Amino acid sequence: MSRLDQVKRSLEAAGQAHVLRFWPELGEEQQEDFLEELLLLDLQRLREHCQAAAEAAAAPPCSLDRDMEPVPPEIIGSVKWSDPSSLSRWEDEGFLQISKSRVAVLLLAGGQGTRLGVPYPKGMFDVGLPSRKTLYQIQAERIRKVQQLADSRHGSSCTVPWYIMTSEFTLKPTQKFFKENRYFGLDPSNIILFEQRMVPAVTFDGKVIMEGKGKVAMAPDGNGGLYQALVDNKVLEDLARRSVDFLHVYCVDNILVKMADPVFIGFCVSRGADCGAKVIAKAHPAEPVGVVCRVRGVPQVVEYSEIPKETSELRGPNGELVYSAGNICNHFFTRTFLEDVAEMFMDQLKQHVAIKKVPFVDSSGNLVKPTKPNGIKMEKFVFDVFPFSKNFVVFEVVREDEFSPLKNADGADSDTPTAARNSLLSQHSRWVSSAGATLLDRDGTVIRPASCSSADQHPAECEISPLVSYFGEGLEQLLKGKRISTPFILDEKRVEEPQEQ
Ligand code: UD2
Repeated sequence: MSRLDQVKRSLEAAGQAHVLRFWPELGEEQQEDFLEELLLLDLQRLREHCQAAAEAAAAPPCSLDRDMEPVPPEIIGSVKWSDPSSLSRWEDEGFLQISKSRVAVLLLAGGQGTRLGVPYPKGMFDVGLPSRKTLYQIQAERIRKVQQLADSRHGSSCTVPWYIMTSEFTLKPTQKFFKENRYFGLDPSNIILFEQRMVPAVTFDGKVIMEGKGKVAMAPDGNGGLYQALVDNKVLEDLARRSVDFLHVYCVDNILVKMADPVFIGFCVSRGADCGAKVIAKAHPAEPVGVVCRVRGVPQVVEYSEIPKETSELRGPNGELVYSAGNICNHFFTRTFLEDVAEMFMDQLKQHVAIKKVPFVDSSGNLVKPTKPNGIKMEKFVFDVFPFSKNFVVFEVVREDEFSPLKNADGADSDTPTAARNSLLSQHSRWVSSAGATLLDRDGTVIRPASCSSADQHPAECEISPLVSYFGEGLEQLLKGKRISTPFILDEKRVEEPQEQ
């Protein structure tokens, strides 16, 4: 039987014969490309996938609120509330593990960035910092610095491998970007790009949506596609080969992300945790972050798109939000835990339904851009493995130091390029002030440290390269007592002679 006949038969068996409706109209090359694409589909499971999507979209939303409770205080560590000696103990532990090359970072970068609306991977975005660094460059430099800091503490020569999960949309441009930028000074053998799976979008009656006459509408299978992708791409074996025991997983768009954060890693390791989540106190009930909580006694995240409004608004006796532990897509896993997930729990991962407007070709072959939602995308979420954890911990960090995500284009109310840029510049201005230096504006007027809050609309143009300071450390010896005119960029080259007035 020819490859085409095989595909035809599988599509018919899955109730999806319409996929080949326009086959005779396609040119030879288009037919070849389309056939290749169809062969990559999991045709065995296509019927199941389409049915499940249609059923899930038709089912009434399942409300978890009666079974939800906040996480108990004994599993929470906090940058704000823990005593300085605990924080420094955790940091020491984290650096020790990093120095032994037992820590890797894993970037979730397979999303389509629809809300930001740029045609390239979000990590390549430049938010307009004085240095014009992209998110990828900032992240790469933080890895280089954290390695250096661990080495200087422990006399080691460590590696923090950087695993990057991409998708069909982001793999090639990311590869090209890294190559063109000479891997931002990292060793390319320690940057491991791999691809997650794609799944077809489906109509409400369970039919695969065609976005072209020879093209199925496909989308990445959600950031929880990570676990399948770790298996597909033999990433777990690679982690074992490198003797990496701890993985710090994070989201591409948080400009303040602390890569391989020694304090968080150290906290999780000291607690013997197999799984952990960083959280921030939610700013307001409708903030688009999941809440870390317990559902029927087990740890879980209830995503912002799934929590009932009334539950998100519940307040405690002092007016505080009951569900305030905001997920920032920043997680800790042991390798052993990930191996267990791959072996035992992969089939139990939940499927989440996203109802979207998916452009499609109609029965006459015309492209239609729907004005109402017409399609279902099924996604898995990275945090849906939390219920399988045997020892789950939560670590609360300070928003203005660690969380400023880039989600929307400028013009939106929040999470824009300008907001991300401002939060980084404000943070760096605070570091410079704490180091005992004085910032001056263009007219030579002193900028008061009090005005360096992350909400500052016009922060001083003060940017510190991650290669100089990972999280504000080491600046006192460089800047104490100095008066510094802005705009000011402190990079490796200027370390010897920071600009002074
Ligand atoms: C994510 C969290 C949310 C909150 C928020 C904070 C999930 C499911 N939700 O929501 O609780 O923490 O971030 O910013 O984690 N990605 C992939 N493959 C995919 C889809 C997404 O790698 O198929 C990546 C994406 O590139 C990004 C991360 O996952 O780095 C989060 O994706 P998002 O921006 O779509 O998630 P969001 O903001 O809805």
